[in-house]
Amino acid sequence: MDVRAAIATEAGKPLEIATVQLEGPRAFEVLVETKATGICHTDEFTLSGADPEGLFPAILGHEGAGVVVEVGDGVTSVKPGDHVIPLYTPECRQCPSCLSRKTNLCTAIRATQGQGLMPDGTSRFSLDGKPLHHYMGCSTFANFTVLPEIALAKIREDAPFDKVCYIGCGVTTGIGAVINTAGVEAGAKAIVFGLGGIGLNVIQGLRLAGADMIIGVDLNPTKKEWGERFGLTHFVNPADLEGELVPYLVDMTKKGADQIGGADYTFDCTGNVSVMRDALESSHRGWGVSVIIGVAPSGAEIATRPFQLVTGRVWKGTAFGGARGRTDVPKIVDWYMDGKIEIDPMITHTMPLQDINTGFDLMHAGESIRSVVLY
Ligand code: NAD
Ligand code: 022
Ligand code: ZN
Repeated sequence: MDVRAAIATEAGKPLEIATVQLEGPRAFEVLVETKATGICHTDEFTLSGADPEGLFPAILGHEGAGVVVEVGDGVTSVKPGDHVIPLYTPECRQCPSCLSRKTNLCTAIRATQGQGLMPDGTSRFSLDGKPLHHYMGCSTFANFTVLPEIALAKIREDAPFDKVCYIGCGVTTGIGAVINTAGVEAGAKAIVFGLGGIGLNVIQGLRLAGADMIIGVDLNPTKKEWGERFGLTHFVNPADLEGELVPYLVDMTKKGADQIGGADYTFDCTGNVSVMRDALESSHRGWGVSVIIGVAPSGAEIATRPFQLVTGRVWKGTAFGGARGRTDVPKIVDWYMDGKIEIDPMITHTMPLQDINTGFDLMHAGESIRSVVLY
């Protein structure tokens, strides 16, 4: 069938809007009509050419929501008409990783997904008879897409596509990092580095978990107000400080009998390796947990003194907030519908597919929290 798509033709070029061909679903695959998609950093990372694993030409996009149109042979968990969110981290419930209960990184279709292909090793998208690559198993920058059944979370039908698409990446990553990866408890003190589309969701996750002190760190002064909107209790702009950031943060967290200081939990939402170090070192001696969420440039390395870890700090990382998509995403949609979490104010811009490159420009300029393409 003919579908409308934004094609990443080659590294560093704007997306090209065109009509492309999409084949129907094969066994264990599902055709989905995309209703909305967010624009996220990793789309830009790939489009820019900075991602060494990026493939071209491709249909990017991994933060979508839509409706099932047709299912292939053997599909049992969704049917035409179901509302779904595509999952760049699938959940097969059968591979050793899923069965371990220790990770959300399902390995069932990992190899082909990384090669921009469906699990049978072929692409459903083509242009003039030449295949186009899929992206993160989702390719939501097209008004129809084909996904493996295990990469779809079925969600309630009263949830608005233009908002819950954000649960396909940013919301789940931020909230999941707090709940699944860090395991934050009520009364905790936390520091969030980078108050963008991910950091703001970490903040609302911390509020949900009942954290007492939520310190936000950002170089952009406009982020103070943004953070406070979602539960931030203190804001620090490193550019405004006379001295060093880490001792300043450690001092802020000192209270009563505890004169050691440091946060119980810290989160890097910048992707900057020196921020990652500051995040670890501003966590509490003996028990501080620091979670890396930001994706660093290819080849980057992190550093700290081993003493930091020997004295009990823990460095962790998270993909998709540790969420098991088919199980956890529908619950997060419920939290949104029940008013436990907010999404609407973070979607600062919307646009038709035709104007998708504007969404990338807004992200570059730091003017948007999230842009959403509406089909
Ligand atoms: P964003 O650009 O919206 O926000 C980043 C924020 O960090 C901005 O407010 C910026 O001002 C601030 N910042 C930059 N450098 C800083 C510094 N040195 N000190 C303090 N603040 C600084 O980006 P986002 O959408 O929030 O994404 C953040 C990161 O999370 C990206 O690297 C993205 O790729 C990553 N991410 C990871 C996952 C995962 O599963 N691990 C999922 C989604 C996104
Ligand atoms: C999403 N991300 C950043 C912004 N939006 C993002 C990028 C990468 C990962 C998670 C989120 C990620 C962490 C660990 C992995 N990935 C490897 C998973 C594995 O090997 O099992 C990752 C994922 C998908 C892809 C590449 C890397 C892909 O489909 N190309 C989850
Ligand atoms: Zn993303």
